[in-house]
Amino acid sequence: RFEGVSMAPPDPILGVSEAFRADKCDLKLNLGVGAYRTEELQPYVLNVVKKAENLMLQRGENKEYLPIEGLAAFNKVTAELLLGADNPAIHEGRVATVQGLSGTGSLRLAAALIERYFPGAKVLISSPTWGNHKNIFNDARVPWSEYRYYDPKTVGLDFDGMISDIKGAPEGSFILLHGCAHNPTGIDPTPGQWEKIADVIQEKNHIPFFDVAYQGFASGSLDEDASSVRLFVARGMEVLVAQSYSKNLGLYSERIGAMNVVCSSSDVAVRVKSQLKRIARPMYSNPPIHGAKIVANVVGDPTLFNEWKEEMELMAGRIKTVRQKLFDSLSAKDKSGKDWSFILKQIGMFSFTGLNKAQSDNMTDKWHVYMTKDGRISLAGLSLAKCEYLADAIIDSYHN
Ligand code: PLP
Ligand code: TYF
Repeated sequence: RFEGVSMAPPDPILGVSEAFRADKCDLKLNLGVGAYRTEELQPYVLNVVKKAENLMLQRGENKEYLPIEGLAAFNKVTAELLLGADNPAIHEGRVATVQGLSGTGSLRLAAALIERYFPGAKVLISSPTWGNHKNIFNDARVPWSEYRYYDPKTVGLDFDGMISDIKGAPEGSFILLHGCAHNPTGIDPTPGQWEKIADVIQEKNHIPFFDVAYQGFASGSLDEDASSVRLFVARGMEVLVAQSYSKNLGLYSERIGAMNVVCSSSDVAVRVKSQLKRIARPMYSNPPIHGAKIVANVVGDPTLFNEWKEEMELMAGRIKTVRQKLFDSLSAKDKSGKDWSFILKQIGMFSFTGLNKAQSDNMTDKWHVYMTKDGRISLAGLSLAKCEYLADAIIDSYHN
């Protein structure tokens, strides 16, 4: 009966890790997946996470089912972390928050809500974007198209193209925006550009849909990284926001995140939340408790919260240091006169190198540097010790 099932293609990001594991060369470097590593290139569990887990053990907490919408204490702190605890939308009860299966699962919930309540509405996603966005909307049967975002000529934002494509979309479209640290380009709009993006979205009655996977990782400040979202909420717009704690708390495999819908009234928020629960129930019934408790403990406790911010600054700081070292190495070694400063301008975990598919293949085949074929490298997986080697690989690949 299963004879007719065809082979699925490997995932463009997770497939890279599989290929990396199979490589026997000592020089190999995995810059594919966006996961933080220490200078020794080892995975890192935050101290605040260990402290929160110890607290949970000491308290002898149980493993009873959570409600469909998740842990109440988590839902409260996650909305506050995103919007600011003093945000009027929270005090007016206009935010419908449900715990989701990290960023991906939260996006998927919202996609199902769009499919059900906005039939035919289109989602506009940036070109390029995180590869899984297309899969998520395809599987939820939500039509999508792309808006211009990255300009290879300037290695920067194609702001005019972006604005004109958002303007050109059918009224009432959903505009998917990366809250900060755009994946894969590392290029974010400036505060002034965000204002103009909000202007056209408002003019066209579109609905902004934020994907916030790196709060605290772009600027090092949780508040600053949420300023794009807060700007739209302050204008009184209805906004969707998916959140993830995979990167900023290093909780990748705990699958902890949230879907927030900022509504026009508390009455609407109650109804929207009821529908999100209805979507979640037959999909996975209720979300896992462990990560939710960790987040609630860390964000809800002033001491742990401050320690978290310090650890996040440490992680973001290490990435900035390797970014600088990579730039220095490339500038010193490359005799072609190429301007490498785009590496310093990009923010977050990634650098979008501009290497094309053939050049990215050369990086892997000849140099054992594993990366996605769109030319993205994860600086979170790079150490200072490996910068010179990586610079050699990039220069060789560029000029071949
Ligand atoms: N959105 C973006 C832009 C991402 O880069 C990621 C992770 O890399 C996610 C969402 C979701 O990740 P997770 O499902 O682990 O929260
Ligand atoms: O590196 C990235 O862009 C992500 C990483 O369930 C990732 O794709 C891996 C697994 C997953 C979600 C995100």
